[in-house]
Amino acid sequence: MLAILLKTWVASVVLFSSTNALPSSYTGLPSLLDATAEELALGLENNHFSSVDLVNAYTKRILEVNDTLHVVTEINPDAWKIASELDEERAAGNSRGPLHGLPVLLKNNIATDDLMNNTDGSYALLGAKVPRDATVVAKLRKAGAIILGKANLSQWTNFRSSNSSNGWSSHGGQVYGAYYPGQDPWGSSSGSSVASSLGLAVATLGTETDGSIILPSHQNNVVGIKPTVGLTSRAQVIPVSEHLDTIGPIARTVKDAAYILQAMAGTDQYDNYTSAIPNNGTLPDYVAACTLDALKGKRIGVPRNYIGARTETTAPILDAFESALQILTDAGATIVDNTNYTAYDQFITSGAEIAIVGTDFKANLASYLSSLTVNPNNLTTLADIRAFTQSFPLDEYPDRDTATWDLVLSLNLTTSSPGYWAAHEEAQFLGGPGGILGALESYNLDAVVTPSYISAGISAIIGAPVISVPLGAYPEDTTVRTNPRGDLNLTAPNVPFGISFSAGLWSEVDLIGFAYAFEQRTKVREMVKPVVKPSTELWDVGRK
Ligand SMILES: *[C@@H]1O[C@H](CO)[C@@H](O)[C@H](O)[C@H]1NC(C)=O
Ligand SMILES: *[C@@H]1O[C@H](CO)[C@@H](O)[C@H](O)[C@H]1NC(C)=O
Ligand SMILES: *[C@@H]1O[C@H](CO)[C@@H](O)[C@H](O)[C@H]1NC(C)=O
Ligand SMILES: *[C@@H]1O[C@H](CO)[C@@H](O)[C@H](O)[C@H]1NC(C)=O
Ligand SMILES: *[C@@H]1O[C@H](CO)[C@@H](O)[C@H](O)[C@H]1NC(C)=O
Ligand SMILES: *[C@@H]1O[C@H](CO)[C@@H](O)[C@H](O)[C@H]1NC(C)=O
Ligand SMILES: *[C@@H]1O[C@H](CO)[C@@H](O)[C@H](O)[C@H]1NC(C)=O
Ligand SMILES: *[C@@H]1O[C@H](CO)[C@@H](O)[C@H](O)[C@H]1NC(C)=O
Ligand SMILES: *[C@@H]1O[C@H](CO)[C@@H](O)[C@H](O)[C@H]1NC(C)=O
Ligand SMILES: CC(=O)N[C@H]1CO[C@H](CO)[C@@H](O)[C@@H]1O
Repeated sequence: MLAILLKTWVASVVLFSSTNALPSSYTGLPSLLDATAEELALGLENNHFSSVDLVNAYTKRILEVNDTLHVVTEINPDAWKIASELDEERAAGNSRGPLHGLPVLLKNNIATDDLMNNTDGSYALLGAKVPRDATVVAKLRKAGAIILGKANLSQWTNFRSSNSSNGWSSHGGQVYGAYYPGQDPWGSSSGSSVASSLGLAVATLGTETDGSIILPSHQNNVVGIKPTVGLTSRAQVIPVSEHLDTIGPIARTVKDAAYILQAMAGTDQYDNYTSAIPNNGTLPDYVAACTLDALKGKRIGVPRNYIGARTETTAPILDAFESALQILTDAGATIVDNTNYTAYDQFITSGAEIAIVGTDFKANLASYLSSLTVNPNNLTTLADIRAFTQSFPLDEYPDRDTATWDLVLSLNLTTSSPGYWAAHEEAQFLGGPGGILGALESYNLDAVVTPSYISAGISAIIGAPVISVPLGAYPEDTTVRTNPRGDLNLTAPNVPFGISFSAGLWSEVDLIGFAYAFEQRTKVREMVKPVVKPSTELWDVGRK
């Protein structure tokens, strides 16, 4: 359906100029399924509605889909009080900036020092307390964002079991995508992606070790930015690996994601990886990077050997991808084909990533647990968490096994193990000279472009950024296929897919521009419609 639509429709597309002027059709009350941060900020500034109205509307929307999609695990009991304070600040003429009074949701591994729990989807951590907000949360609050609640996720960010399902956690239930009955939401930022897609907040935060922002964004018709490791602090976020983990925005538009990234990124005394941010920590202007001509004169590579084979399930995506290459060309870019990754064959069989992540997880998890000011079950090590999980009925062990933890514990690696630095060096080579960095340099590229289903891995092992933007959706005649566990519909008609731009470390400002220039020429998100969606709008909750 869309793969074909995209081809024919691009010729007639009308481009909107990016100004802050209200469109002539603006009634003051944008529909929340697609409302942008700028539209909501304008409505607040013009007193068409308040932040309390926004909190009322978004929480009603969350509860409307609670029983069907299990997207949000907790609503912040303080959200109304915070909204009301921010409304007063605004009325007194003090705006904190573009996010003032806008509600956001957090993935349930990003901690807050308030009444909400941070569980990674496990009862093991229910009731635990942290010494302070995660730094990304503190930065968002300072920018005026309202923390509305916690989004469900794949339990332990999908770093537990070989037989679980994307978006399932014992504490939050099974998240479903909204575009087909029983849709696999992908993960592990499942609830964050579905929530952004359905307009349950202005945007959400996700986390990624390898694919956890990009893949669910791709599968749920939203934009995901996976920042360079170190651009966003991981302090007080339940970790997998300090070498790969990063926190990023998931939003309905590239510009909304840019606004959130601008506010959450930056140096932090509690995460020394942030000291690597260039220019002594001064951030580029990610929002200003959103220009229609951002692709003009740029060289964009296509690493065909990384993209892989055409199969029945990849065919619709690859067709849409070929059309997208034409759109990039029309936008002024030069497409350089076959910018292959020279060490790709070694990459796909390499054990370097699990060696690094497995080493980090044991140490980084223990470090997070030791930071807790209240630890109700006294769990201090991975072995403790595993014992809890295996004996706690709602964790569905042994059906949902603990294979990942079993492996990590049996490897028994530390940073002083003989293979550790070798694995680190190997990863740097496979993603670097043998991977994306090598292709960027050899072909003098500004970025590479790939379907999003494949984009995460090569960038993950070197901590490099990726952005995914909606590209299309499966056509109506698609055969329904389930996930390996057999309890979710993974491929089905109307299930969305995305396209990704990737480049070297700290290249977010370029990638955001490329993604914006593509998004504005295609507006795919608006063409793919969810089959389940909440109906509450601002006009249903009253207005000032
Ligand atoms: C969400 O739905 C469940 C039932 O599936 C219900 O027990 C729970 O109270 C609901 N949550 C809220 C916040 O209403
Ligand atoms: C956090 O968990 C505790 C313990 O189950 C519960 O009493 C509390 O209501 C939860 N907080 C929120 C905001 O749901
Ligand atoms: C998957 O889709 C089929 C229809 O194709 C439907 O019968 C089934 O209930 C769906 N699965 C789930 C988990 O809802
Ligand atoms: C960063 O902090 C970690 C743990 O606090 C420490 O082990 C590491 O040496 C530090 N790295 C740098 C570059 O300061
Ligand atoms: C870098 O930033 C720090 C803190 O913001 C400041 O104290 C320092 O002077 C800056 N260094 C340079 C070289 O600008
Ligand atoms: C790049 O990879 C593709 C797909 O594997 C292959 O067909 C092509 O020949 C390769 N091109 C170069 C220049 O290596
Ligand atoms: C945790 O440890 C504390 C102090 O040793 C003890 O009082 C408490 O009963 C323990 N809680 C659990 C659930 O084991
Ligand atoms: C995986 O889960 C499925 C669905 O519950 C179950 O049928 C199967 O036995 C499980 N496999 C293993 C190896 O536990
Ligand atoms: C793990 O390795 C350490 C030494 O590095 C050793 O003391 C310990 O017994 C090992 N544990 C297991 C379960 O093999
Ligand atoms: C806030 C909320 O709706 N939480 C629900 C999430 O899903 C689980 C499992 O279905 C429910 O028990 C929670 O009440």
